[in-house]
Parts: sequence; C-alpha cells; structure tokens
Amino acid sequence: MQLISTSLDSGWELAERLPAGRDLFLLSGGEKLWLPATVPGHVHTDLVKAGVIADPFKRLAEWGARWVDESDWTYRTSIFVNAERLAARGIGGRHFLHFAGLDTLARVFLNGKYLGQADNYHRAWRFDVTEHLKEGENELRVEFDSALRVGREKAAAYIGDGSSDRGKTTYFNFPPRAFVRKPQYMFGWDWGPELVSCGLSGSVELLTVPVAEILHWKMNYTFISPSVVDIDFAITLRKYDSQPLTVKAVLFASGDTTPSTVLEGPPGEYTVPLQIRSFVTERWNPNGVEGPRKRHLLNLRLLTVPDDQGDEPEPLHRIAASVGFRTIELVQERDSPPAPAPRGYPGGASGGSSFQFKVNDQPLFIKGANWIPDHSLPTTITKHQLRQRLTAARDAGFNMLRVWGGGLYESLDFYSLCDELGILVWQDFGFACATYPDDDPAFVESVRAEAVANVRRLRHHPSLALWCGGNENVELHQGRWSGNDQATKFYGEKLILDTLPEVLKIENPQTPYWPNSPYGGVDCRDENSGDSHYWNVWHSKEPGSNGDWSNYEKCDTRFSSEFGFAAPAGLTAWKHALAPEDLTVRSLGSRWHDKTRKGYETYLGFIKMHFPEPQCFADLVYFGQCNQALAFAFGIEHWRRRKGRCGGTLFWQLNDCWPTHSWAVIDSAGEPKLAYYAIKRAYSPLLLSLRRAGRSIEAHLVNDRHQDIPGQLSVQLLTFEGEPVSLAEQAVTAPANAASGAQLALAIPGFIADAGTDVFVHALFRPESGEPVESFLLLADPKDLRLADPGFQTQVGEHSIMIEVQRFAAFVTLYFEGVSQQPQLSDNGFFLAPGQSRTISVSHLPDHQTLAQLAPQLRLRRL
Ligand code: BMA
Repeated sequence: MQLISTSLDSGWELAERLPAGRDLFLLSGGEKLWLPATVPGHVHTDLVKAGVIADPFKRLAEWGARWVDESDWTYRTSIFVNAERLAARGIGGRHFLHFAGLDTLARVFLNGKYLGQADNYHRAWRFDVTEHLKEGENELRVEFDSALRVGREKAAAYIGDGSSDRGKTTYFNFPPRAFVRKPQYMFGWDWGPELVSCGLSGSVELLTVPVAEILHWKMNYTFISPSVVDIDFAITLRKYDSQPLTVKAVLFASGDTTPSTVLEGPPGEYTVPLQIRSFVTERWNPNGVEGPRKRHLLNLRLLTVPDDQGDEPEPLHRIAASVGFRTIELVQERDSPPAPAPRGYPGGASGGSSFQFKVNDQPLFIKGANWIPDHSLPTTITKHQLRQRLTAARDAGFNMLRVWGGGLYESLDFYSLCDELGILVWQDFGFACATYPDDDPAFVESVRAEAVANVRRLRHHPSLALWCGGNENVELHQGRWSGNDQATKFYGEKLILDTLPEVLKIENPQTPYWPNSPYGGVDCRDENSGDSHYWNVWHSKEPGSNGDWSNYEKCDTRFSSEFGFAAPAGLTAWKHALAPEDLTVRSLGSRWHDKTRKGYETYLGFIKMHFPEPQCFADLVYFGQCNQALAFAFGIEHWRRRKGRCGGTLFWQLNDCWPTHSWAVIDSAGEPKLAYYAIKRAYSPLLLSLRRAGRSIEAHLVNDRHQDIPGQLSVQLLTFEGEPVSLAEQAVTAPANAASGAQLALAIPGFIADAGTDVFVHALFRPESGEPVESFLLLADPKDLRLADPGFQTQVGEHSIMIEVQRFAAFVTLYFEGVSQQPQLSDNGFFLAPGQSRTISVSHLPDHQTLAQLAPQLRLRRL
C-alpha cells in the first residue's frame, strides 16, 4: 500500500473573474471565455499565448498589461477518479490535493465545496479531500484575488488616517507588496517590470497516502576527525494506521551502515531518530578550493516490516536527496578599536569585527554576486537556464551567490546545481526594501510557516552557507534613504530578531544567521563591522561621487555584499525586446527598459564621464559595457587588496529578469556583458592588481591559494607603439591566502602624470612555476586616449580565434554579426600590448554552424 501521486498539471483553463454586470467579454451566445492555462504557470504567459496581451517584455507592452494585475482570475480543471483509486487509501489513509505553489491569494474549491485558502507564494499547500473526492469527474477550481488590489487595501487599512507611527509612509514604508507574501520584485523593481501576476506557480498532485508518509527530515553531523563524521537523522512521519513500520536511512557509499528502526504505535505524527557512526567521507569543498566536492546520495524509506525471507519490499514512501559534508562558520571576531558612531547616528560607539567565512576550517575570501530571479515570471525558469547562469558563475571563479530577499527561495534545481558547482549560497529570507506589518499576528504566522517550509527544504544542501533576515530593512528603518521619515518603531524587527531566529533554532541551528543585509554595528552602514551595501557611486547624490567608480576606494568595509554599476544589455537581448526603430540612443523603448531611477540623461552622463558620447545604439551598448567593466574591476580589486580586513565581495548583480539596462553582468538573453569577463579576471585566484597612487603606480598581488607563490614582477610604462618609457622589476613572493600590499611601485614621469593620453601600464608576474599573470592600467580617461589603429591580425581555428596586434588595443571585443545568439567566448573586452596575441576559445556556436562557417560574420571592436 504505497503512496500514490498523480500529476494534475494538465487540462487547466483560466478566466477573468469580473463582478456581475461587468462581464462583457463573453462569447457569442453568452458563454464565458475560458482560455487554456499552463500549470505551473502565470496568467500573463497564457494571455500572451492566447493573443490577449502582447509579450510584456517587448517594447512598451508592460504598460498595456497593467489591467491584468487589477483583475481577479479563476483557474479550473476536471479530475477523473475511478473506484479503484478511491479505495486505494485503505482504511485509515487519506487523499490530498497538493499544490507545490500558489501565486498567491487563492481560495480552493472541489466540486463547489470550499477547501481552504492560501496567502503565501513561498510554500506548498495541501488540502485533505478524502471526504470530497467522488468517483468520476471532479471539478477543481482555484480563485485568485488581485494581489495588487488586496495589497493596496491592506496597506490603506493598516496605515489608517496616517496620524500614527504607521502613517510615516513613503515609497518604501508599507508599500502594497509588504502585505502580500509573494516575491517582492514582481511588484516592479529598479531592474524589473511590474508584472505582479497570479497562477498555479507549482505542480498540482492528487496524493493518496494509505499507510504512512515522510513529512520532513533533518540531518546533523559532527566531524570526529578530518574525514570521519557522526551523523544523526530525525525523520518526521505520519502514520495513518497501526501497522508497524520500518524506517531506514541508506547513505550510498556507506558500505553496510544503513540504520533502520521499527516503529509501532497508533496513527499520528512521529519523529524517529537514526544514527550513522564513524562514516568515512571526503569533504565538500567550494569552487576554487583545492580538494574534492564529494556528495552522497541519501535515501530515506518507510517499509512494511519485512517477511521471513528478509527481502526488502517496495517502500511505502521514499525520499531521495544528495548530501555533502563540510563545516561552515561566519567568524566575527572583535579586532579593532571602537569606531565613533558615524554621521550623528545615536547610540555611541561600535566596535570593529571581522566578517569572515571559514569553510572546512579555512578562511575563504568570498568572490561572487547577488542573484535575482532569472525571469520576471518565475515558473518559466528552466533548469537548463539555471545551469548556464551558474556555470558562468563557476567559470568566473565565484564561490558564493547571495539569493537576494526581494526574489525567490529558489527551486531545488538551483541549490542542487550550487552543490554540484561549488557555489555557496547566502540565502535571504523573502523581505526587501520595505517595512513589514510585524504587529499583525496573522502576517507573522504566515512568515513563520514560510520560513519553516524553506528551511526544511534547503537545510541539507552543502552549499547553504548563511541565512539572512532580508535586504535593507534595517537600513531603511535607520532613515538612511533620503526623504524617509523614520517611524519610532522598527516594523519588521520582530521578524528578523524573533520569528526567523526562533525557526532556525529548531530547524537549522548549524547554519549561521545574519539578521539583515547590510547589518552590524550601531549603524548598519558602519564599515568596521558587518556587511555593507556601498551605493555611493551609483545612487550617490553628491556631485563628485555620482557615477565616479573610483569612489569605491573610499569604502573600507569588512564585507562588501552589494555595490553595482549599470550598463545596457547586449544587442541580442535588445533585438528580442525592441523594434528596429527603437534601436536608437534615446528611444522610448530603450528608456522604458531603464528602471534604474537615475534619470536617463544622468545614466548617459555616467558613460560620457569616461567614454565618447554614444552616436548610435551599438555605441551605447559598447561604451556603457566598457564603463561597467572598469567600474566592477576597480571595486573588486580594491576589496581584494584589502583581503584580511575585508572578507569578500558580492557585487550587484549577476543576472537579469528581462531585457533591460541594469547592474547585471549576464543579460536576459544569457549573454555576458563585457564586465563579466573583467570580473572573471578580477576574481582569478592569483591577481596582479595595479593601482594609481598620485604620481606612482603600485603593483599588488592577491593570492587565494594556500601556498606562497614566489616569482618575478615587472611593471612597465609603454607608448601605444610599444616603446618603453620606464620599468620596475623585482623578485617578490605572493604570500599564501593573503593580499601582499604594494609589492612594487613605479614612478610616473612628470611629463606623463598630468596627461597620460599616449601611454599605458603593463605589469607581469611570472611565478617560478605555473602560468604568468598580467595586468593593464590606463593613465587617462578612455575617451582622451590618442589611440591608433592596432593593426589586428586574426586567425580562425576549429574552436578558437587568435588575435594579434601591432599597437596597443583597449577593450578588444569580438562578436558575430547577424547570428541569433552570440557563441560562448573564453574572454572578451580585453587589452593587448603591442605585439601581443591572444587565443580565445569559442563554443556553443549558434544555428548548428561551425566556426569556419561563421568566420565571415566575425567582427572586432576596440576603443
Ligand atoms: C540594492 C538592492 C536592490 C536594488 C539595487 C540597485 O540596494 O538591494 O534593492 O535593486 O540596490 O538599486
């Protein structure tokens, strides 16, 4: 009598639910209009498919789809159940409807009978239908209310007449989205459209559980020596009848250790402990760390007690998971004298402390980015797409992604890929840039259930490194956003300081918790402790800071969990989104797809600060992306040079959810912007970083490997023709897992220091063994350089392209004209010294072409 699960994902229809009398859109004869619905899916995708709305990603069509979010929608399907299935529940068993996701405010009916309601996107829902299911056809109906309207109504009721503390509303205090537990970004963000949407966001199943099922499970382990663990399982199950059960844990590769126990007793919920002692295993290590990334398959089974032959019967219920063993710590040691409370914030002084991740007892400098949902309508995200993004992250040397709180608790595919690729996950709970009604008990209980569900879902993943209470909620409350009138009470404090820690204490005490991002110190912007979001470049209003990325050097944070610089998506993404006539620098289409709230002219001004004025759309993309590449490399190199004091950088942001101008470095077409490659260089395990300090150039080495690397370092100033101006050279050692400080300084001759328009700096570090690393530095703004034609020579091989130059070339960019998608390149947007050549490997060629066939379409661009 095993658990039976039947998918109910097919046969769904949807219709707009209008108040009586307003339902004018009927078919001839007065029949209501039902459209085919995709499950899992969103109302918007089905409306596009049916031709009701235009694709909201195209041109200004987002605007035309606004009405969809003001409406209510009903979904329905018919379930056929035969007598055999009805009887399959046995005597004590039950039938359930299981919704892996409901987006979001829903009422569920079976055969007209109300089963219950849902109010939270971030969890699964289950309804007992044992008493309502009948033989033959059953009508299942789900009614969704407009999340936007309900959010607005709740906000208005909560705020009241505005005279109380709650009345201190701004754009961010108590927006409608703060009252609906659904991904906050769907209400619109400064990189995404407003597509609130609704729908069946997860698969639907009919479950029949005759005897017993596993509800959830927990695994805890301790290393008793470097490669031996003691493991404790706690398996929570429900029995529906009184027969005894065997509960078993099979950890593959564990030899004969498959502990089991027999559970007797009446129907009810039980938690069964099982232990594996002295389990020998290799560790799970993150990307970039030498050592294995071992994972084991775990199988939890419920069985009827075996017969005399001892053959294992088919399990009543089975759960499979992949697990790995590692230690993870977030070390916050007080290590510097107290810093005065900054900028008049009340509360005295705060001490300095580290913010250092340690994995398997080794300090790990965090290299990564913030992750947002990879599509505005999250059910459309495929595993293939996630694999592409996460592989790109791995290939760029990332060891962590922060799953930002305004997005999703991601799919299991996401975390499994992170386990596989060695990418640690900093997981925010689902709160961002708002104050939340934490004095409403129903709201708090909804949050608690959401937290329990997600912690149980994700806690066994070896990649899970940190739980964080949300994004910028404390910063908002502390009044650090301009024009924000502070409420006395911090609305949301209870969630991050009570509710979430209470859940974690029971469900996952092993994983570190950080109440918010940024957080730490008396003022969450304290740079002496905690993490920082440094937006003083992009969002700064101070003239001189505004848009000037060299200001990243002003931030001496212990951990840079956000900083970002925006640029246009690549041309492939724009060709999907815009019409040919929109492909101009100031078209409405381009401006609509800029949500950065900077003002479009300011945005263009940031580019013009360093690069020539874009004359056409291709210029806008190219110069914008070059500028972004410089900005990110500058910031990352700065904080990596501060390794030791600084524990890591997670730049804002890896990916996009639609075609747009944003801080992302991989656009919605999956194509890397030039900054992606600059970051890949800046995140290399051995970094040679050049820094201009007045009239001299410093060369720093940052070594993430665990051995000292001795070698020869040279820094050279050259003309664009390759004539040497000056040179410094020295034998140096890059110390193990540390930043070296300035190893070598080269004075800039006086006649160059003020102009620098005809020279560049090229540095090289040749380790005694292994590959050399190099670095370039410009001494003038790119727009002022007096560059000549570099004299490109190219040679196209089977899977690679070789490029050689006679003269210095900056931001050398390869692309193919007229292809549906750009192939994958190992590098792009790079610099070449006179006489230098570079071989770029090319893979994932579009349209089943060979590189030889594509060669005529190869184009090169440079500054
Ligand atoms: C940060 C994030 C996001 C935002 C980004 C760019 O503060 O947390 O809310 O999209 O800045 O403005």
